[in-house]
Amino acid sequence: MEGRIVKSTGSWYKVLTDQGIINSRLRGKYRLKGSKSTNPLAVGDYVIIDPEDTEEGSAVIKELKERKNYIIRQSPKHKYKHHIIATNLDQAILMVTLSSPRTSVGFIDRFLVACESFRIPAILLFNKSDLLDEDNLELFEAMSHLYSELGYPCILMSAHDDEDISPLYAILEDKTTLMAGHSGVGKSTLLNRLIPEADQKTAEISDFADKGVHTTTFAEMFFVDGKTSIIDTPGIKELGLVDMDEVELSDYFPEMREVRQDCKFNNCTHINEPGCAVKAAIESGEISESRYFSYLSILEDEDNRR
Ligand SMILES: Nc1nc2c(ncn2[C@@H]2O[C@H](COP(=O)(O)OP(=O)(O)O)[C@@H](O)[C@H]2O)c(=O)[nH]1
Ligand SMILES: [Mg+2]
Ligand SMILES: [Zn+2]
Repeated sequence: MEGRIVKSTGSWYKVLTDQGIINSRLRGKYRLKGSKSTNPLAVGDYVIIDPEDTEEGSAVIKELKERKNYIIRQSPKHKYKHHIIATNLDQAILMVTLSSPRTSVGFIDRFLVACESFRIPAILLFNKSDLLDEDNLELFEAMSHLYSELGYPCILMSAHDDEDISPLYAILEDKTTLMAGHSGVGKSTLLNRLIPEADQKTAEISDFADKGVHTTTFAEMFFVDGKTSIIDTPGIKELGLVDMDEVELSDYFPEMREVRQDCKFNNCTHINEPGCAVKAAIESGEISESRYFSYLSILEDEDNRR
């Protein structure tokens, strides 16, 4: 029987099949050859399962189907390993806010670079539009201009407003969408509006329920309809990057990718090499300084990691 993993809690996986959700597990030690990941299977994976205990309705996972793509984060426990957050994604939505709290540009750029490295189209959802003053609105206009030119659609909305939410269905339709963003930006609020059965705790409730209790949270897939799903990633702060060398990083900035073949040296890192086309594009205003600043900051972090 074929199915898709919609939730994983370590050794058990909830697999959605034609016959509903079946609790499944891996038999024995299952390792992906040469894998550097701490988890062999993740939310979004298509698998073949074999019903095991018909009374309990459990099954054994026999086979993992080939993945279209995946996203990872660095394992908190093992420096050289990573954890697969989700797989087989059609797009990623990063929910950000310009006020209460303000999402940093550095964080946005890091997320976009990760999406580029995994070849996943990304959309920026600016939430809490109701809280924006004139300065914040100007900031939105500037950011929206910058990021949509780079190929990342920008949407301004309030998760409290049904009129803002209904256009989102068309964006999500028939796709698997990863939803990410800092805690407090409104992800659970939106998810509950889109899918009332999701029944996600929002800030006020979870603050109360989790008082003094450290809860680990896992990625989970929710369905808007049979073919439309959203993967919520509570507690996941940052995506990791694929293994790359420093020369590759500029490939994950679309505006740098476009000009970097004009650099004098083909291994140019665009820091202070002579004849650098990227630096020339920054000077002429073609490439934004804030994006270049993010580039340098990611480069430095990756250097330190190595
Ligand atoms: N003013 C305003 N508050 C919002 C909006 N969306 C969510 N919130 C509030 O922001 C807080 C955090 O929302 P929550 O959905 O828990 O954020 P999450 O951590 O990303 O899941 C809650 O108090 C929500 O009611 C919005 O569009 N406008
Ligand atoms: Mg939440
Ligand atoms: Zn260069």
